[in-house]
Amino acid sequence: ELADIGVLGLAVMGANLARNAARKGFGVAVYNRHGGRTDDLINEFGSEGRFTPSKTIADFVASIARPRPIIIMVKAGKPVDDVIEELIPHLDEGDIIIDGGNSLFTDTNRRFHYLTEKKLRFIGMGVSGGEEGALEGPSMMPGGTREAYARIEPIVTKMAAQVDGEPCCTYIGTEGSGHFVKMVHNGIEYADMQLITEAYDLFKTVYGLEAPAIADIFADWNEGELNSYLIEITAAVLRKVDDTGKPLVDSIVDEAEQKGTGRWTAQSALDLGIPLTSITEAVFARALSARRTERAAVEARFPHGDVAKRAPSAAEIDAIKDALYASKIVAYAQGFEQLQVAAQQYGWELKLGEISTIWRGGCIIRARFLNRIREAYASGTGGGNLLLQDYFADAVIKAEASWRKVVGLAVAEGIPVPAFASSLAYYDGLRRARGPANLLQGLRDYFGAHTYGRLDKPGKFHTRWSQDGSEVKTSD
Ligand code: NBP
Repeated sequence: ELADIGVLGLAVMGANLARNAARKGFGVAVYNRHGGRTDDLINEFGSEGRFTPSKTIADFVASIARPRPIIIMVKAGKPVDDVIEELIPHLDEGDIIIDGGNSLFTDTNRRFHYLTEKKLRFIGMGVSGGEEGALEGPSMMPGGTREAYARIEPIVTKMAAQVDGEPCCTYIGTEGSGHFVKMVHNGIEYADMQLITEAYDLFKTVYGLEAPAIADIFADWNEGELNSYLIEITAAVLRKVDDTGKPLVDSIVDEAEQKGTGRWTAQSALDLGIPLTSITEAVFARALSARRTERAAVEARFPHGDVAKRAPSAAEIDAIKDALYASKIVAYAQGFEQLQVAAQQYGWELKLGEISTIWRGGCIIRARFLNRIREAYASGTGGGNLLLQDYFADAVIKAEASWRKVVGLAVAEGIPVPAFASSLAYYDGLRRARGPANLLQGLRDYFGAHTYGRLDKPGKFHTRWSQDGSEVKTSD
């Protein structure tokens, strides 16, 4: 009997996706370049469902029902192109290669058009949820043609996490839009995590709380509007005690690593001209954290005065929660703006309400909050800045005073809160009908004759700064 789906690449993610499909009752063909991984999967988990292992690509392809859906789960970059080239000679018209890795969306665009020319179909599918999600039900963001998606829909919607009876998987759009949406998801994840670490830093460094006490605060926050996977696991990580009997977190090296999806999100924002400040600051904060030796040297040159540590009052704890919440709203507002601008720029029909729906479960940023975003984008014409939606506008207005106080406290104490502060600056910048860029335009005109517009009359103008100082109209 032919398999319903194939999975190629059986490292942790691929193996878990294959097991997920098998547990849901699908026949799963499996293949890995080094056969040892295939053997391990079958030996350990072969009894979980109907697996068809193969040791050659030819046998693997032949073991799948046509038109064949084949998920490839290999390292992003060149391995994906290599695997596609290896598969092509064995495939038939209409077969579907599904790239479930974290590929850069522009690579997915290229592969989509390349395979379409060869009369094959290609789906770039963002998969979020880590190892556990892949096994138990991830959030899946497939992009490609609607027809190709229709072929895999019955399988992937069963593999995905389910929230309130709805699968965390829906058709995203054409070309690399699925990987684009996954990229922005990861960027938002960067911002969420940076905001959490800034709150932690304030509790630890300004108020002198120990990890278990901070764990209690996050556990408490997880009961309210901040309820989310990342807040929940923050409490778990802070609570963990290692073999020495001390909090594990106090022994973990304070150097953040990154695999690139946050950086891609920021680069895309620069390309699209979007003020994606919260996510970008989160990427920079990781880069700064990675300079550990340099930080030690600079601290020696600019020693901190002692921070007078004292336990926070309930109101002070709430203020940090408000700052985190308002900053989080800004980070999401920016991320959703990036989706809207990309949709326009690249001709994709991204449905923001559906995207927030499939982020409610399975993925790393899953949160109660996303129900509100879903409502916001489902009700209206489907666009606009999230800050202008009533629910979020009210939340930010309520949090605003605390937000300012917390950023002020951090600045006064010399504790960096780049994501809190840049989110606040974005909010303050956006809610000013008249900002200071008038002067900037004046400077540009002075040194580069770049011209400026005037509030009191239409057209473009230039002042002859170094001549007689008179103004000329340069265009209507
Ligand atoms: P890795 O990213 O570590 O990749 C290892 C797999 O790629 C192995 O199966 C390896 O085969 C295969 N591979 C490589 Br490398 N080069 C190959 C080639 N030229 N031909 C054939 N196979 C090749 O695996 P992973 O951590 O399971 O992640 C897979 C994808 O999922 C990545 O894109 C990752 O970014 C993404 N992702 C990961 C997570 C996570 O939590 N880890 C979450 C979401 C998405 P071999 O065994 O023969 O060397």
